[in-house]
Amino acid sequence: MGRAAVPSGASTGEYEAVELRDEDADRYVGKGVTQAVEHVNGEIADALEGRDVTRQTALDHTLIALDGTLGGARARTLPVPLMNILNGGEHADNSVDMQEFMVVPAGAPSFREALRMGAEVFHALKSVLSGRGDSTAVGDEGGFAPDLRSNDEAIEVVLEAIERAGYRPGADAFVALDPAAAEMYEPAGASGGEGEYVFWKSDPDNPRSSQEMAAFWADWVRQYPIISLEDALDEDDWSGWQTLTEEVGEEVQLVGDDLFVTNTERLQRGIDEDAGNAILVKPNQIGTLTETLDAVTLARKNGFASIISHRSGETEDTTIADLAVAAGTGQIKTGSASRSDRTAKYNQLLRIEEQLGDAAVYPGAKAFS
Ligand code: 2PG
Ligand code: MG
Repeated sequence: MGRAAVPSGASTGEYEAVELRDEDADRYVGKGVTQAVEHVNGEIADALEGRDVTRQTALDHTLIALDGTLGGARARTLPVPLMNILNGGEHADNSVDMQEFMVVPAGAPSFREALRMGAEVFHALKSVLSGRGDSTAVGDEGGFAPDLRSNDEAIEVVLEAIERAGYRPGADAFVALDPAAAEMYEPAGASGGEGEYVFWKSDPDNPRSSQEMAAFWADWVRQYPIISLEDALDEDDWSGWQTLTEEVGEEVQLVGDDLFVTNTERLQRGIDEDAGNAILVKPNQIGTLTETLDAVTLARKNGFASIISHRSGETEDTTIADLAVAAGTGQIKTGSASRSDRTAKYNQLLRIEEQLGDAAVYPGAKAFS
């Protein structure tokens, strides 16, 4: 018997696999899934019942035909965790525009020591925030969600927390960001012009052009110990992505989440056009395990890193922890050191590391593009 649950996102990419909701306002405020359950119990069950459950690819191809195998016997690489300890954007009702400020304990010697470092930084951040009189309530992914004056202040408190926990920013622990820029982007209107980026919470009156936004990020990458930058530009702003990749692609990991949506066609475009150098991998963005692994394989063949990722609306399911080790991606993004939907994945990784014993490998900063 097997059991799994599927997460859901708030800042979803426009090109993701469709999530079928009932849209019946009288049930679960429109988010009910009775139709999806009917499909699973009807048409999908008819096609899959009696089939060999160990034949994952054949099963996934059947699913694809209706509307993708984990290797891993020798898998031993634990992922570096990108831990989202300060939440903003669509993931928190606060004044911070950028969605995720993550601590990345890449300087640790093992996964369990990395997790300890991340947890210590998380608690140090709590004391930094309460010392300033800021809220220590948490957002969707278990990171703190204080009202701060600016995005600069958000990264500064994270750096202060790393130091207060006794670690060196840029050596022991780094910062990763996911501003989820698609949520900030206002496309060109019918009358033409160019799309603009708006810091909708902190500075709505000063929109930035794509080139200005790329320059903003290049400046941050040079100013702060940022090891990974995700969705720094909109999912349709391919030329902005090219500019940023040309500018700082050698210095920092540039991750496409809403840009690539775990889709090999969109990833191939990024590879061909030098837009980004890494892909965020969310199984439910594309729909099947086989397509998910295809994205990791295509990335690897082309020197792009892969990060297995949770969703903001997570469940207690821990499949992505196993997937990160099985696919050997060397990186996982699965939230803060709080909320059991996030810590469940870290606990599973601790169990995997324990099971691997001396064979376990922690790649540290080598895992980053
Ligand atoms: C993201 C994710 C997960 P969501 O943007 O990377 O952190 O958010 O699940 O809301 O798309
Ligand atoms: Mg993202």
